[in-house]
Amino acid sequence: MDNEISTQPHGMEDVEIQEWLESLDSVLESSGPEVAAEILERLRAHATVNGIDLPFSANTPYANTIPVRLQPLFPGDQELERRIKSLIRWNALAMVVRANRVEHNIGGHISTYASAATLYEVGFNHFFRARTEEFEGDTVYFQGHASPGIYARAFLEGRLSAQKLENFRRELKPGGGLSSYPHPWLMPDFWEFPTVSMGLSPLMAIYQARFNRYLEDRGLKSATDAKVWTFLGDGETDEPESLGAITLASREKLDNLIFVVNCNLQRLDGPVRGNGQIIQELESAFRGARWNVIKVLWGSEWDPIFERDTEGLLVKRMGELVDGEYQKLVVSSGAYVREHFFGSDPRLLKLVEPMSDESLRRLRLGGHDPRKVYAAYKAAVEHKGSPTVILARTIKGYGLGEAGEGKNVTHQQKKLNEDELREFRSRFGIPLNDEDCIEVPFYRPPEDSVEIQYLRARREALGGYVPKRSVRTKPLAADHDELFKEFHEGSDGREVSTTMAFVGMLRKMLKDPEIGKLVVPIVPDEARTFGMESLFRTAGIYSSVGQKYEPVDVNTLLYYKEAKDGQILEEGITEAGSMGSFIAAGSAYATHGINTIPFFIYYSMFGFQRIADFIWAAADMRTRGFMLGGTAGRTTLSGEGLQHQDGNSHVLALPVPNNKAYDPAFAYEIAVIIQDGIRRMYKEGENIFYYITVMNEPYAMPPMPGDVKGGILRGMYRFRHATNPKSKLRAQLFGSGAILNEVLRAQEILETKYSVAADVWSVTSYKELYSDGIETERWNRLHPGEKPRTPYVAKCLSDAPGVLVAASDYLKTLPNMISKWMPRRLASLGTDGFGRSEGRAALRDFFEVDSRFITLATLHELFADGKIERSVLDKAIKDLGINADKPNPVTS
Ligand SMILES: Cc1ncc(C[n+]2csc(CCOP(=O)(O)OP(=O)(O)O)c2C)c(N)n1
Ligand SMILES: [Mg+2]
Repeated sequence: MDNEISTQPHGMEDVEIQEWLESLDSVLESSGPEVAAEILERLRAHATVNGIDLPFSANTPYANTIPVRLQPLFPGDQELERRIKSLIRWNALAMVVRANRVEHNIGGHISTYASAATLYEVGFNHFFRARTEEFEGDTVYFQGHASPGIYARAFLEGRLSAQKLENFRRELKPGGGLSSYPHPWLMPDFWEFPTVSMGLSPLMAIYQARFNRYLEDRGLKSATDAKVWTFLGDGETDEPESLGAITLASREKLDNLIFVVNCNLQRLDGPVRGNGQIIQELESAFRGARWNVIKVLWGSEWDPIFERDTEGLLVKRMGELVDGEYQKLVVSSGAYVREHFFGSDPRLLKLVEPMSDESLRRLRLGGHDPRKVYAAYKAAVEHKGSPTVILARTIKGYGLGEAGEGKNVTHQQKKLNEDELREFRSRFGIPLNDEDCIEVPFYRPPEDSVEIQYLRARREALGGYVPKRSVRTKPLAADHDELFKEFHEGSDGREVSTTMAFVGMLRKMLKDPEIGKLVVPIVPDEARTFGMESLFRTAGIYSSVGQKYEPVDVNTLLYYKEAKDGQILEEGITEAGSMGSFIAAGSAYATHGINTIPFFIYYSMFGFQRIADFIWAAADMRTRGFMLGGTAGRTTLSGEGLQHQDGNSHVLALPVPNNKAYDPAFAYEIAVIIQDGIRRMYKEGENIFYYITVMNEPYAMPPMPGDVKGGILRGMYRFRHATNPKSKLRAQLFGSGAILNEVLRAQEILETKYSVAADVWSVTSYKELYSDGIETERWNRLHPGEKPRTPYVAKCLSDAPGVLVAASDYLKTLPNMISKWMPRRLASLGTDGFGRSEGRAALRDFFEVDSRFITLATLHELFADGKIERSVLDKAIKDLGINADKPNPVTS
């Protein structure tokens, strides 16, 4: 990174430079910084016009952004706050050390919080406002690895018991414990945002801040100055998601968003940029993205040295060092600092001549100085028009001394020996004697101590405690029967796809008096793909600035309408960002007390496969809503080929415990699933969310065949009985999604050509069937004395005769995983393998899931059971036009 500051350019006389600098100083003094900035801007323009090639740099010098003269007074009791912080440091360390004494290798992190303590404490004492009756509160994304510090504070606040702290990372112990990292699933009254998978929280926070604006612009909540604070590590910024959405934040002028990057220059293995400067790199990225960047690099002890340095030598020197050198320097002795840092220039040495080695050693970094941090936070909350990032320099493992301060191994440090513990105790003034301290007890001063009183008073002034998660929404009232009824009727022979059917439902939901305003449609640039463009006009696309242009298609019925109160979140091509919006909207019931219902519709292949970790975080966060995987199915999406055709997502949805995954075939199935989903999530308050695949193959939607709602929701129901149940040759065929039609065709072929009478089942969710099966097995295992329960699959098939054949547009593993609860052997057809650019018929032939292969599989099962002759099979292969030597789709 460049630090465009040099005091000796091209032989220019010092005195000449001095004159320029002095003139600037005098303008600054007489007319203020705005005028000075304008002059510099004019000079730059003038230079460009005159052919001076000024190199571009998004960097400012390696110095604090806020000069001393603009630094506000620190409003707190600094000494008291230091003592409180020291106690938190101690308890955070104690949690980790104790946990590892009890159970070797239980893990935990000391160094992250040790470096970030001041960054958090200034926030807790002066900035983070809690949610109250009158105010929505700030939201804070805590860096996952700093959790011991956040717990330790809650302990001092009296919110967590010593017993809980004792069981840090041992959550299953009697009385409960504390989860390693922020997990709302595990601690739903405490943590709001799961942050520990690096890179997710910066992106989620950006979309959270934008969603807050969306709620305001749409009149769903009143406008406030609440902030979204996000704490992240400097190493974490290497994750592409961390910086991937920062231009959205500036484009949307999200001045309700503040990033605090803890720049300790280290990650897990070593320095983040040993050979460079991570702070300068981040500054240029954020400034380039038009964020307000505040660097907090040097503590107050440096101020007088800067003041003495009239030639800018110090800033120049600071810009010269790479992070690897800094890492060493900040934990070295004063003599070393004098020799290796100031010693590069006799004039620099002179600047620190009056200072002792000890005072050189005590020169603090900005991120450890509450006054500097306070100044930065204050500037950030007061800043208007763009998001702010604070780049705060700290030392990883601050205060650990020999036990790991600034060392490359510090991230993993969780054990301190007796000397190291005593040293830490003394350094932070913890009132424990030599003997007691090696036991690393938790320490909380008495309730009436000044520390506890102060801490409580500060939190009271800020509205209460953070973090705290609470659910305050009222459940929805209506059952929405009327809304969904029309979709039970079928399409009267008209060919529609399940996507079209869903969009019809969405359109209707948007008009519903109760849920209409709560629906949040989210699309990553695929609305036209899914036939949703009619909603552009009717619901409008959300834009915080309305529409500043006349759209090119304004004369058409379905023009691209952007509006400040637009309802659709058209995110552009970012599934990750869309998921950020989904999470914000789907957790607004807790964050804002608003029951927004997100419908995130996207290309199914680019969901679970691409952004699975965000989905996992959504699940942890108890997000509610509907994800709709569009153009789904390996053979149903024709033409698009290997990267697009999705035969995976229903398998990838399996691990997410609270996700309900459905592969419906018909409009009424979708209607039943969505209606029940709204009931479960928004009326009953269940912490589940839905994944529903919808396809683009048009076919006539049948009416609902009787009351099959229960079966649809549980995962399967008999869609059609065999016409001749008395037949000698019997079969049960299972199909899902668009492949159900292939199964229905196979039923006909089997009946007319081979006298096989088959029932056809619609399997709406293999995942539901599987979950029910394993739960039933578990119950039976744990209750051997009671009447065994029967898995739903087994119940369905108890009186279903004949061979069993399943066909799915997804991997064969889906049907296979429920086969053990079936009464007999199951033959599974599925789409394992890479897709092809082809039409549906060719694809279904290639993957062997069309009606002919289903017919063949059924006949083969009958043959294996000795019910038909080999010759029938041989003839069928010929008659059905099946090439027995075709390539294997799984491996070709
Ligand atoms: C996605 C992801 N990859 C890897 C990790 C493992 N991990 C935990 S902490 C860490 C280093 C963190 O460095 P930094 O972001 O600089 O935070 P610091 O502790 O230095 O504040 C890593 C790699 C993780 N938590 N998430
Ligand atoms: Mg770091």
